[in-house]
Amino acid sequence: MTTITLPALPYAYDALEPHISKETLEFHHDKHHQTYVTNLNNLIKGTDLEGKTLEEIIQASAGDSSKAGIFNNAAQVWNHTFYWNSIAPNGGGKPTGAIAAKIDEAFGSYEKFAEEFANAATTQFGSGWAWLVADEVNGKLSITKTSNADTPLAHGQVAVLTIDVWEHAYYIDYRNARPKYISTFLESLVNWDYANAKLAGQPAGVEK
Ligand code: MN3
Repeated sequence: MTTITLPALPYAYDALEPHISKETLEFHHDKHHQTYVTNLNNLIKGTDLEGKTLEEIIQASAGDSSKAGIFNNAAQVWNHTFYWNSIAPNGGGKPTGAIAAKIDEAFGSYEKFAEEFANAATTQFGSGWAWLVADEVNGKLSITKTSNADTPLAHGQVAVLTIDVWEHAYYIDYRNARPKYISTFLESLVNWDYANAKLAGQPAGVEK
């Protein structure tokens, strides 16, 4: 029976230094992300969700309180894979390609987008995520934030970019300075190539 597996990081563990350390990536990917994968496989074992894709498991468990544990772990597996691809060595700064025009159209300017994105990530109370998403129907971009494991997949939105603002994402490198981690994400880490690929409708996954 197919099980859910942990995708490898799309770059070396030290590739994001000095912005995100090897130590952070070792804990965040090998411990936190792996734990969600392990928990999910244990929870779906012997159920009708065993053998389904991650996306199918998320859709089947979203909004069902009897499957909250499955949803939380499945969504966290998906969210983290999306996050690893949302950042890259030598990333950050102003976007290029189709996403640049879509951002101007939706927010007025890159600067306005960056301000709104940073604000969403800063004000997400407690653990969660901030996202750039596209409407499933008209493709219009917007910024959203989700608590804990919640994910745009469960809300009819197409994820384009995400930042993990759980403390485990930044505490080793930034301690409590979440705003500094967020500004570094925008200035030095955002993978606009990935955002452009998502905008073009490529499936979410582990591609670079
Ligand atoms: Mn995380």
